[in-house]
Amino acid sequence: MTNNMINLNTVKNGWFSEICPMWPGVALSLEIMETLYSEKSRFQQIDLYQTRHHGKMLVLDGIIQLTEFDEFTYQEMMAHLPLFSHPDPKNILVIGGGDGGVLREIGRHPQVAKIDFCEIDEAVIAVSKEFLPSLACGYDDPRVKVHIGDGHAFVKNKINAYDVIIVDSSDPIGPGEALFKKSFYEGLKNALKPGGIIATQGESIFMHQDWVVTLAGITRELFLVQAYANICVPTYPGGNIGICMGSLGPELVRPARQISQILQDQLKYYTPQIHKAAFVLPHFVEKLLKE
Ligand code: SPD
Repeated sequence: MTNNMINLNTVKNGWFSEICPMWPGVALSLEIMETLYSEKSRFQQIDLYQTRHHGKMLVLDGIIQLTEFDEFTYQEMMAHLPLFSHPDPKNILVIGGGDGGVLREIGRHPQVAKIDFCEIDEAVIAVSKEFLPSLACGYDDPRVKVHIGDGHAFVKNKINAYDVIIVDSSDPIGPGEALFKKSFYEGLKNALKPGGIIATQGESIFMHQDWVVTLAGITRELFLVQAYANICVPTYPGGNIGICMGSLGPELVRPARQISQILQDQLKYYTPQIHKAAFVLPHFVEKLLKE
């Protein structure tokens, strides 16, 4: 699927509607107070809106990436599920997620020594730094090193380098497409240190079952341990999104370490209990993933 299939004329009568062939026949609409930014970068259309009830909203190629209202659910789980599954995460790689929200969450872990961050579209970083400071504060962490470029190419050159790799991709349309291929996952595996863990954006159990099955199949084939977590994100298609995880050793469905009270007090979604609960899937998904 290419990004010229997306309907980009998405604001009508003051309402933004997310219309996309990946979720045919349904669209989430949010009331818009103001368009704060609207430009085409080298890679995609970038829009930043002030919504009536959901704070600012970042939209890439017509698809909602985050709203200030509910972004914490996704960013916290993308970061803390893999980091708490690993007994001693020190070297981290994040691919995609130019808004900086996942970096912000990783930065809460004091034992992390180094965070490499690879994003294809520099313009998303610039827009986030200007309009989304509560997420882009992730870049202020001195452990973060930013690399602008293609994530697929970046991991190909890395062997035995990271304890945890997080892929905060957009959907498999446009620039995010390369991050849903088996060859990319092979690169992720080679880039991990022994006992390393990956966590990737795993689409929706309601809206994208083909992708969920494909991603779970790839990780099952390549990794020693595989698991799929489901989380609530009210402004994503279906109101939910998955995190597809693979591990070269540690189990994933229970935290390997205790959370400090200081860190727990900073979070709104992640707890050790929700870590375990996120991997308990509805029966139809259990069946899908067994097939
Ligand atoms: N359907 C939208 C999926 C977007 C996932 N990435 C969002 C980036 C937030 N850091």
